[in-house]
Amino acid sequence: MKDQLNSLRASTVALTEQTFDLKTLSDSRIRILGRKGELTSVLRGLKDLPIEERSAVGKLANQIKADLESLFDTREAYLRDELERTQLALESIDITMPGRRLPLGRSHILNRVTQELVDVFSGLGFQLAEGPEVEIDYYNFEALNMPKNHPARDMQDTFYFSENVLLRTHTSPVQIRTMEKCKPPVKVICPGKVYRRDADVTHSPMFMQIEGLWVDKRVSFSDLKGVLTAFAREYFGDRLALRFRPSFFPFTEPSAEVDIQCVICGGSGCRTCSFTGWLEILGSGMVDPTLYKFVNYDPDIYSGFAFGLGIERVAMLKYGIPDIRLFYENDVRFLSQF
Ligand code: 2NM
Repeated sequence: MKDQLNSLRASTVALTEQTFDLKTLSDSRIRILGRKGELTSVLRGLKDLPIEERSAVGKLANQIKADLESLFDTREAYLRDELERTQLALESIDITMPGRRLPLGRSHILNRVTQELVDVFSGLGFQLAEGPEVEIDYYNFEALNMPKNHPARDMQDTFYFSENVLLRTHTSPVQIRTMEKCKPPVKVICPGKVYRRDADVTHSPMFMQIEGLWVDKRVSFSDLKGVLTAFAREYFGDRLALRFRPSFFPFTEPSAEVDIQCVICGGSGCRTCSFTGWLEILGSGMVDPTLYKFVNYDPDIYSGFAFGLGIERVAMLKYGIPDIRLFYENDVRFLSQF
């Protein structure tokens, strides 16, 4: 029986050393030390031993039982430790690795150009004014001296929701609304989206405009020339030449188209300026006194000028972009260049 006990200890030592997972170890512990286990079945023989041997063998049995328990405990602790170590190794991160670079967003090039233009006009004393893109006929046409029979009101040119409600075709209605609300002096710059039924390489059904208005006592055509020259030289370049050509708009009289010296060729002639040396960048004029009666200004006291320019056109000139549709296709390869 002593031999049986000693060999049970020897086999358990071998067994635990070759066990590498906790489940198998726990099964073996039950098989050997459990109530119906191998040790119990050896100890069952104790009662058949001569009485004088029982005490010594019993003591050995207790010793061996304690040894076996300690063998299992030690192995279990070792395996738990090992498990934790491998798990930690799996979960650990190398904090010296370079981080993953996330693609950064940016503001749309048209919004950036808009902001640059607003900044220049802010520097010239203009305040920002904004208004709705869905307008009523009165602000978009009627109060701008474009009565019912005006050609620009045609369904061909304007998006209508109903007879009276439409998508604004310019930002001028914001200026009418501003004058309606505020007594002169009024000096505002109005950027925003506008809509016209038109689509080719230089026209998009949705596009962006920025319009300015300055009304006060004694605002003259010289002020118009001074402000627009200061703007063009600040934005497109020092010492740039400008040209004011007579033109016509329903809401200004007199009106002038403003050209700048070509920013691509400097005026010697190239494809961009159609070999004229000049680029048309904005329309302008003295606010037609007819408009003042819509906003309750006295035309004998007040005068002013207004101007408007297309933001896409400015961006296309500045960056040499050949097709207006590129701005609205949301191709990140295009947009992320700027
Ligand atoms: C242009 C050209 C000339 C203009 C006029 C007004 C208003 F509302 F004050 F009368 N706002 N913008 C104007 C004048 C716009 O764009 C080419």
